[in-house]
Amino acid sequence: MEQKRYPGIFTGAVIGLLLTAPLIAIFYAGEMLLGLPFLPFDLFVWVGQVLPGEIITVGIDSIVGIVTGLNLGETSSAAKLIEQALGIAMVMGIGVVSGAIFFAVMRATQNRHRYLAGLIYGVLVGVPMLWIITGLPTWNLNDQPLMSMIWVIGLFLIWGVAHNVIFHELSSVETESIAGQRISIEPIDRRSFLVRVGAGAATITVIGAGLGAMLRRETGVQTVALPEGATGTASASTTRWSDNNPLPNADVEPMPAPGTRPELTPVEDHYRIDITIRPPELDASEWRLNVSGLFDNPAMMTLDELMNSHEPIDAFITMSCISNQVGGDLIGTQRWTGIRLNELLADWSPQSNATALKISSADGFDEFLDLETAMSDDRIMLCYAWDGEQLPVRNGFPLRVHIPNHFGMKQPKWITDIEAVEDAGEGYWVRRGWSAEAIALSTSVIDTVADQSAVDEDGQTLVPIGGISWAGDRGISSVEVQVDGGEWAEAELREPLSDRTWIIWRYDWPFVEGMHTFAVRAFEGDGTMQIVTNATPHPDGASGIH
Ligand SMILES: Nc1nc2c(c(=O)[nH]1)N[C@H]1C(S)=C(S)[C@@H](COP(=O)(O)O)O[C@H]1N2
Ligand SMILES: [Mo]
Repeated sequence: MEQKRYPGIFTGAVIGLLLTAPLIAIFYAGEMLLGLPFLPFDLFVWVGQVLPGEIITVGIDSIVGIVTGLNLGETSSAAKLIEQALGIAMVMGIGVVSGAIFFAVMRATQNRHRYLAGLIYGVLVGVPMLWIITGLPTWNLNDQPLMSMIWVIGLFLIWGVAHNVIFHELSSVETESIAGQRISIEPIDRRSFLVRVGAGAATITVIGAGLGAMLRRETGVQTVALPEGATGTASASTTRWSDNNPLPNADVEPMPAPGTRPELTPVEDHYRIDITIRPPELDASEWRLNVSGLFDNPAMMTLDELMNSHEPIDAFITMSCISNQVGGDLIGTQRWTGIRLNELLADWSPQSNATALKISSADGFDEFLDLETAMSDDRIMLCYAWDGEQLPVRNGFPLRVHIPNHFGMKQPKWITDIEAVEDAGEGYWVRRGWSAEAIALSTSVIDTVADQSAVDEDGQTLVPIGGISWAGDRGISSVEVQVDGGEWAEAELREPLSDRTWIIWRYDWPFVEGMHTFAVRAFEGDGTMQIVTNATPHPDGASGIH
């Protein structure tokens, strides 16, 4: 009498784990060497886009909370790392669960196939993954779609067959011996076989990840020639505006307290918040701005045409994410250069029944802008440069929009389409439960209590305290500092870089030895005090005293 013994669910989960790790490593090598899709990040982005807004909000809050709570450094980079880890964990989780299911089914059906069941398994898991990858907005940017599809399905077929072969190897034949005792005839020694599978998986994982990391292909974006006058330098070189020009308020007193953040954020230090893990890399020569909908003159503009269509304007602008906590680092100031949107609108000529512009992006993001505002507010710009250089990929290359007085979520990056529509809809984050208006709330932050830079004045030691206040385009009329819950004292204000940037304030505090608590609040241009009650970022932006 012959009977087969099959490995069970737990073994299936372990094998799933052992085979999915190298799968991810090979995906990674494929992305780094050949620019093929990296499933874990695509899966994460897809999950982020289909999950309901409330869940995403809890997710964002927890990530920002973890990053700030554990002091993991700059919020937006740390958050992206956590998102990457989550993407990898998701694929591992799918591997473990489906491995367990595969083994359970194989066992229940006493399946004896060596390859066929594995091929079917590979298709069953691989096809949904391919469906997810090819359904993402960024799939359009893939310049080797066929190769990518073959790659994804091929890897899953191999992965599926590997499960099958291992299941087969781990199944043993039991025969009943004459003495009535069961003797199992194992084709191989299970333990050493599993060890070999583990070692093989680890080897492939390390080699795949190592190759990917070492041979990372050049992903540099092409350099675009900016129109003359846009860079602020005599030659249209790629050097930064701020490398060649002092800030307009450079010599104006008061000077920032030592330790205050730079008034103009270095471009590479600017925060980055968006819905993908890897920012879309648009090819500037193939990129077009597609202007459609209710226009008399719809257009399809190249980047060159757009940049040279009108006189460039530039402005110092502070932008903040609505997810920024009071005192958080999701806020920055740049020198933005671009074309006035209302001059372009005049060329395109909106029809009388249009009331809004729908602005869409390569990553699937979109927002609406009231048409009347777009026509009347000549500060609104389609921006192609920060600090005199083409936009960094992460910050929206080749084109983004600036809309004064609003949080970042109203201002798409990587713009591809502008459509005039009859009725405004809800933009990406509004559909997910965030503020429809997303007006920038006023905020104040203490950057430094510079006790190392204290000065003596008339026998009194003064400790410079400093930081920023910002109220969108509404200006700051005064800033006050409070020590240990006492009287609010007026701080000195630096001249801001523009009516839309943060203002740097400074308060020279008469030093008293001991432990102290400092607080700051600002008043907007019209005298309105900033909101001092605590509110979480969701849904209208954070408020409260720093
Ligand atoms: N296409 C696109 N544009 C976008 C986003 C996005 O996810 N996709 N995020 C918005 C949000 S929420 C913010 S805060 C700003 C951030 O711009 P930055 O990454 O350059 O700082 O971009 C906005 N524009
Ligand atoms: Mo944001």
